[in-house]
Amino acid sequence: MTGPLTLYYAPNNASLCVRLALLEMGIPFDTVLVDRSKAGQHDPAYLALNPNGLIPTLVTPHGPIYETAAILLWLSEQHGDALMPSARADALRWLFWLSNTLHPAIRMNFYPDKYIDSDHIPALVHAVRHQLIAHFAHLDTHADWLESRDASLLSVYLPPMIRWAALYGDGPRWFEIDKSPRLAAFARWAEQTPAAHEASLAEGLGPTIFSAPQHPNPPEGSAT
Ligand SMILES: N[C@@H](CCC(=O)N[C@@H](CS)C(=O)NCC(=O)O)C(=O)O
Repeated sequence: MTGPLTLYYAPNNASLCVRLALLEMGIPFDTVLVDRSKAGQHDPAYLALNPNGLIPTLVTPHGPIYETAAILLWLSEQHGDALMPSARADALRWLFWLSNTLHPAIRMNFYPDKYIDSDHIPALVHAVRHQLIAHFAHLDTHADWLESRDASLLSVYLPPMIRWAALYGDGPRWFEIDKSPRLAAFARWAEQTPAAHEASLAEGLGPTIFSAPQHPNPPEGSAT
């Protein structure tokens, strides 16, 4: 691959997963802020890159790519499978699970109004949090890759979702990472990587960005 990569991002959005991947692989990239305070993800110019109106999009010499998992997989493939664990089939199975099961549930907790009318939001949020707790327990029990301390597609995708689960949703605190010891150890490792430090500085994420996150205070843009 030749030519520049440009990450369309907003702080603390799913673009964080892609930023972590680029930093882990040491790939140079430019960033363009999508201004969420002005619903920049729905601007015609952005929709021309990503007709779903979702963040992230990575503009590449091969054209724009969107969908977080697709971007991560493409980037890794372009760089000699740099982020692909040696147990490839297992890694793909988990990558798709993160993308089609965990990530949508995180979205439903954060954006229930995009899924259901206002009268039914409390019921949806209640159900989806129950589901998320089960998903995190499932990871803690079955995801043996949580023991790995090598950067991978999975290690850049999961930790931001742990962060969002801890940060988002009003009312009583519902997600307690310490109930999932392997997940907690993994989050503590992931937030100590140089890539996580650099991403935290770029997006104003603060310390302990995955294991005990604080709301972002970004140098530019807004998370929502
Ligand atoms: N399936 C998409 C989901 C991305 C996503 O949910 N992005 C959020 C930010 S974290 C977004 O763009 N939200 C704006 C909106 O829904 O209008 C992916 O994997 O890239």
